[in-house]
Amino acid sequence: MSAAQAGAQALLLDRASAQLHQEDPELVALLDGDVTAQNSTLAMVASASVADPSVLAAGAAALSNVTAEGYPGKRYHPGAHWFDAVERLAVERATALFHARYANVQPHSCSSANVAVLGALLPPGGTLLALDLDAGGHLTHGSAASLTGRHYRAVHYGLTPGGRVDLDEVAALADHHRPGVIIAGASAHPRTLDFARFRRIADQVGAYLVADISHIAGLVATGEHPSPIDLAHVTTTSTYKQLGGPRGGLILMGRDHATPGPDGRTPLSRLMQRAVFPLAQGTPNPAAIAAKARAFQLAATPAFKETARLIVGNARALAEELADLGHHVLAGGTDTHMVLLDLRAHGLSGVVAERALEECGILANRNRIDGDPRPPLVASGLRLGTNILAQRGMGAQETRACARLMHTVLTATTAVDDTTYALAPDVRDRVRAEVARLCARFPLPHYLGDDDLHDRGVRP
Ligand code: DSN
Repeated sequence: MSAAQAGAQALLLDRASAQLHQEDPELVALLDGDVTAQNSTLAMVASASVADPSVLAAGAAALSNVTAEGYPGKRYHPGAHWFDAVERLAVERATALFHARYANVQPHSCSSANVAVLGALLPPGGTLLALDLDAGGHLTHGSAASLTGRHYRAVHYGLTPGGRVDLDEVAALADHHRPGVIIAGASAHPRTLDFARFRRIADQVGAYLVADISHIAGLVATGEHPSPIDLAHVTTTSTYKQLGGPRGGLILMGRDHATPGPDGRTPLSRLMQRAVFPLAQGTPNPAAIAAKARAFQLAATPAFKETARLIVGNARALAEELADLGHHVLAGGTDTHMVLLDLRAHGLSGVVAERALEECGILANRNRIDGDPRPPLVASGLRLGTNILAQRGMGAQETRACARLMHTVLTATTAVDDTTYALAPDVRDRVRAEVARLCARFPLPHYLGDDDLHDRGVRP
């Protein structure tokens, strides 16, 4: 692409922003409010990372106007010349980043990717074996509330008393139920997943192993967590949770890309192509694929690797500090970005803790814990993640300070019942002020902080 064309996109975005600002102040005020909120809150939502502004710019490309079903060189619509090149670039960068042999960058989310992969590997009514939702699994791993729980016969494994994935139970259930697919992956599990053992179990019963690395994709890409790419038959991930990418999904395969599918002859790579389009999706989102390409480029840099290292170190510091302050840290700690708390000893529900923390500028989400007596919207646990703290450049010392701020809020919160609470205004104001100071010291990377905005005449 020539420099002039690259400039055309930048000019278009500049003009578009000015036009939006002028013609739709109502919407702009909402969007500006959100930028300010992101700048000034400590986001510790484990399933979130911050996309570099250049990723957001790629996602806003005019490429979005291209409607083109199919794959590069084999589209069902005209006008996809540049889109083909963008999709090829995204695939090339994804395979390089994960040392994979195959990548499909079209899934709109990891949920879509999981539905597509299961559709390709399991017949309707087939059996899948996955981590139970309440033990930290995901809806699309066969939960009764999901399409995957309705269309397949889902069997679920759980955790050991120490909060680890119970691999002996996985082996016993696999032996008994003979699933067509075993899923290794979690939405709320802080410990290393033993993909090698999962694969041995899958091979013993003739199952396909699917690894869902949505939460740990950044750690896998940088070697901070063992990679499943050559151990699982298929790996799925979202691109926004830890890769700093746009909302979207990704399917990867390593050495099993040419392994036959359930029919005994079609290679898995061909099956996955068909599984996404036309089995599970129609037209891809070209601008989102451009944003994925940019995010994969950034994820391959030394700076991203350094951030991944910080993420893990910060999570350990967070777990240690919270445990020292008397909190019940589940699984005895963490190996990843995630820390799970059982709040029952403090007499707080998950939603009360979440709301009290949010009132003070700290974001962490309620989470059901193994054997939780409360319903999902209330829950008894809290899930924390250090992705964004590390992206802001915070280290262990600042993360320990965040843990102490959380402790201050949680111990000053009195539950009236499971969903309402009282929090002393002086505590709230003190914590808010400290959160604001920390956020100002560690602004979102490459975003304009409140001081910059102020200097440019924008008053957040
Ligand atoms: N899967 C949900 C989570 O883990 O929070 C949303 O991405």
